[in-house]
Amino acid sequence: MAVEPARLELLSALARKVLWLSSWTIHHANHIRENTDGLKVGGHQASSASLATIMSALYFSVLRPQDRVAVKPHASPVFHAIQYLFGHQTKEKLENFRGFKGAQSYPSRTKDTDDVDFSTGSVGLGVAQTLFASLVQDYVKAHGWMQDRPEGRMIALVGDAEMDEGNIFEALLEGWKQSLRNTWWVVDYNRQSLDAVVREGLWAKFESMFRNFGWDVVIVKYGSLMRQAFAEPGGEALRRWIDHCPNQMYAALCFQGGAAFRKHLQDDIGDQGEVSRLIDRRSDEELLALMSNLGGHDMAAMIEAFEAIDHDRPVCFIAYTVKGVGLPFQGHKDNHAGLMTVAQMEKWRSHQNIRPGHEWEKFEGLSQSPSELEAFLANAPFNREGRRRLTAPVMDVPERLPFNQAAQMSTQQGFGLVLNELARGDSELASRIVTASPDVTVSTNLGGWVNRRGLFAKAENADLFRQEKIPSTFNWDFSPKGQHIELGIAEMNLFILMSALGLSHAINGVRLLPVATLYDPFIERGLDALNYACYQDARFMVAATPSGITLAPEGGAHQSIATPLIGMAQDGLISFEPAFVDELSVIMAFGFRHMQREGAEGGSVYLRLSTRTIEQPQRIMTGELQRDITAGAYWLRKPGPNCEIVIAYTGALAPEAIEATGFIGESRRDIGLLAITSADRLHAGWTAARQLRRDRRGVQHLSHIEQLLAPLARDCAIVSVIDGHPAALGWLGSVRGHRLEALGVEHFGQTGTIPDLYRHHGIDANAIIDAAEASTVGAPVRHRKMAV
Ligand SMILES: Cc1ncc(C[n+]2csc(CCOP(=O)(O)OP(=O)(O)O)c2C)c(N)n1
Ligand SMILES: [Mg+2]
Repeated sequence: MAVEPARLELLSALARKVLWLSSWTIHHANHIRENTDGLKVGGHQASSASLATIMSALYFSVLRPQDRVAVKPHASPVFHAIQYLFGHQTKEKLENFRGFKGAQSYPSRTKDTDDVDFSTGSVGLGVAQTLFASLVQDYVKAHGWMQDRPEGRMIALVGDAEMDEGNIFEALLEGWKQSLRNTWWVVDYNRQSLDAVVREGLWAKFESMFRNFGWDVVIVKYGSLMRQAFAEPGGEALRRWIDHCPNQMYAALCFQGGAAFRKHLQDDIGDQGEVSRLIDRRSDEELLALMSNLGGHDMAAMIEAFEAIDHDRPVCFIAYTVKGVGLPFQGHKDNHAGLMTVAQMEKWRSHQNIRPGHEWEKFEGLSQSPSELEAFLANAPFNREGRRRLTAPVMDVPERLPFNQAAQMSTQQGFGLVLNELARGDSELASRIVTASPDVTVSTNLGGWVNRRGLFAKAENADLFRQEKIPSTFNWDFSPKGQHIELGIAEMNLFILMSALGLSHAINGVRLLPVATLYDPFIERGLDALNYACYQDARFMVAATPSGITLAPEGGAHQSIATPLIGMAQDGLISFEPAFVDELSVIMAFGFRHMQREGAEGGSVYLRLSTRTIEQPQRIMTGELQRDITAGAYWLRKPGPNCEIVIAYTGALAPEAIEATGFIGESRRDIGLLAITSADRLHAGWTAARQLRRDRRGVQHLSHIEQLLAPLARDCAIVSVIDGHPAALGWLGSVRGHRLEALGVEHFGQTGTIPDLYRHHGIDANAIIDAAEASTVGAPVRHRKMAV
């Protein structure tokens, strides 16, 4: 349906303004702001120009408040310019683009203040985020929590080279399995990446691939000027020429201008009478305007394409564009980091009737009256409800979560038991838990939970094995009420799903408490997506199990060494590695609370768990012990006044540490055994306390680890031991200046029994004893553990 001319004119004027403001933002950052050394903007100007029309069409006309958008990273100046016109972004932040506390280089949910739905930056992730956000909306709807809220469309503005990222394809497959709806991906088909021009015919690969996954594909190739020209005599020949022109050539001609186009057209098709006249009727300037009038730069073409969609099937729009359109370096293959010179900007400014000093004025140089434009913006459907960030109440969480205690257990088993107890009850907390696992549901002990709570699917699908009465431990029934999302093996999908589930309170106004399980080594496979989820402040819990070399017979490929350091270093994620299940139950309860705390007070939770069955302590969980466990450590054996040696252990090595303490205790009576449940929390607390003391001189706040180590004499030594990289605990010696020997794993392991591997890597009881002996004076330790 044709767009009314008056509306089209307004929208086109606004799109021109958006291009100007976004370019001016970049120009200002580079040429006007003081002290901009090192701030030179790369990859924004050309890349933004590509999307100015498409994004203006969306934000000023097509989007509804419930729609959510992931904007291609380098189009952030366009996004900020649109929000500026809406009145949601300040001039100061734009002037300070890419500067400290200014508008962010890439749209950021947490750092930008102008209503970013999904952060982007690492290409490919924001795209997949929209797909999973749509699945989460379906989940919320199927559970009856949408109330009257209309369904939103999840929209990604995608760079064509961004489509190289494999995680997009992984997501597509998952979307197909889960009957994806309400998702639009708009590919900015400018046929340029950062370095070069993309391969010929890429659009055809995209088209067949998307169709293959059940998407509709809409190709928006020609703008209205082109369509009008094609209708003229000779127009068909022109269309054929455009269709066959190689990407590189088209880009080069866009850069060179109208005269170059004319020459090429004449050489190729110029002797064909009608088409020659078609070309001759146009000046160089008009010819360039015609040839760069690809669909993505044509307001009417884009609005028509978007408004023609009257269904909820996923749609991929392939919009042809010219990278840097309208700017002096349009189409140049090196334009990714292209910047306009002061002289070029000056020329463009006067061409647009913008007076010097009035560059930031919203409607400067436009022919429409400001009141008309203001009214149009105020009435834009997207803007109807103001800011669109939602909130949801906090779910109550008990101090610790019950489980069925056994004398011997592993933390992985304990994790399953805690969830199983939750599944048996009818708490609101349990109703908001959503689990997901990349094809390791059963092997990470989620089976009990899934048996009780069922798998999620939009349509019922009963477990055929059960119907046929074939004995099976697991009940694999799917229903819209199910609370477990079964994923394929792709760990990237797991973490992007966590990112989407973990933002449901802000996106859908419905709080979910997502819990993911996977094998610990495969954290690294999904790490960028995990980092992305944390970066945009999604809230979730990851149970990673089995871990370390303790999974011994599983072999070197599955042994994780670096993950304790990832757990410590990853911002937005607190990590724990408990040894005993009573600790885990306290940590999980704490975790569900932490996931619901606002801002920097809260975050996501990573539990590094183990399959090793170990003897469980029979003890009363006091409030004090509970606080110590969540703060990161407690004395399992308290050091006395003459303590010479402390053994500090983490996780599954508890039995080795306890055993070694016993042997050492035969010759050194005063020995401390420090149980570390979270190196991350301890370290973070220590750093924060030092910062506090620096900031507020006179304040004597001591962190948890400082308090724990305070009674030790200076010459007391520490031996730390972890099934992971030794650096995770190696810093403990610096807290109060104690000598420390850090034991851990530094090389890929090999298959073997636990005793084989602990001995091989020097983290068994004897290695701990040896280290303790070497760190202390006094008589040698009399006994060692016998080889088994
Ligand atoms: C994961 C990741 N790798 C590399 C980059 C660096 N990078 C930023 S933009 C870009 C090229 C993007 O090309 P395209 O998606 O076609 O966007 P265009 O600039 O053409 O609009 C690259 C390689 C990145 N941001 N993220
Ligand atoms: Mg591109």
